[in-house]
Amino acid sequence: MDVKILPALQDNYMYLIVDKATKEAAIVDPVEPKTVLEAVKQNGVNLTTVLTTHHHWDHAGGNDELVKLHPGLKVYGGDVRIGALTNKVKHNDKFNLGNLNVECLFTPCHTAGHICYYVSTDKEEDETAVFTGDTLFLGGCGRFFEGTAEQMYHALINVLSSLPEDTKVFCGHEYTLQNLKFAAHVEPQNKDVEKKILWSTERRGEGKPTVPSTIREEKLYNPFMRVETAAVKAHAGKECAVATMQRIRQEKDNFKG
Ligand code: GBP
Ligand code: ZN
Repeated sequence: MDVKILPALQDNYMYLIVDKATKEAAIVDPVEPKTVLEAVKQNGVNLTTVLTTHHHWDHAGGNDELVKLHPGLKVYGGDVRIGALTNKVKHNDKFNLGNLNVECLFTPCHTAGHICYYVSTDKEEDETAVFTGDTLFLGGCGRFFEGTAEQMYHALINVLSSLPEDTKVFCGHEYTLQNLKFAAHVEPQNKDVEKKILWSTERRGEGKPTVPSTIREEKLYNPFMRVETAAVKAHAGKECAVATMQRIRQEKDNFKG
């Protein structure tokens, strides 16, 4: 599989996923349809599919126009508030993109209908990727607009942490440096946080994206993926991981780096 990273708006990412064998392609959260169609042309791919992570305008707001400009697209999503939706999906729904397998992971909390998309092939040794929208960011997670700490715990610890460790993480926004500043506040002794800050500062300085990371990496430096660790629980002053999730999200909501 090939993933082209397409920056959009201020700090959003759209992703063009290509099955190299068939040239069939999907676009994740096409908020800027013209940018998408240029990339489709430039890469000579056959765009058939839209994968929408959630209904917020900076993710789903381009769907109607894209379908107008490129009729016949299948538009997947987990929420009826998503424009031009043709295929409403639920947890564990599966479909194909050429030879790629796409699996829908229901991760409500940031919004009530949020879906992450896990992409793999039938070959065990091939790389895998997950498109996490505003559920999991590099070094952070989305605000709890329509859900609870229990739900985000389930999404991050039960669902996304169970994916193969090498799975690449492609998220909805470039928030990495802000997130890692908060991570360093939560865990001042965490060397992996420190290292990722240095690396991300360099990347951003070169004008390059910090995505993708991997599930393995997120478990090392992302405090919201680490609510079961003693250090993060101690920072929150809680023994329970869900209460820790609740507490650090509340703290991040008001955090001024
Ligand atoms: C920043 O730039 O510093 N932390 C951000 C603030 C996702 S976009 C902006 C912000 O709150 N972003 C949202 C978020 O979840 N951030 C994680 C965090 O702050 O830790 N959005 O555009 C947001 O979802 C939106 C759109 C929200 C429509 C509500 C509606 Br309705
Ligand atoms: Zn959002």
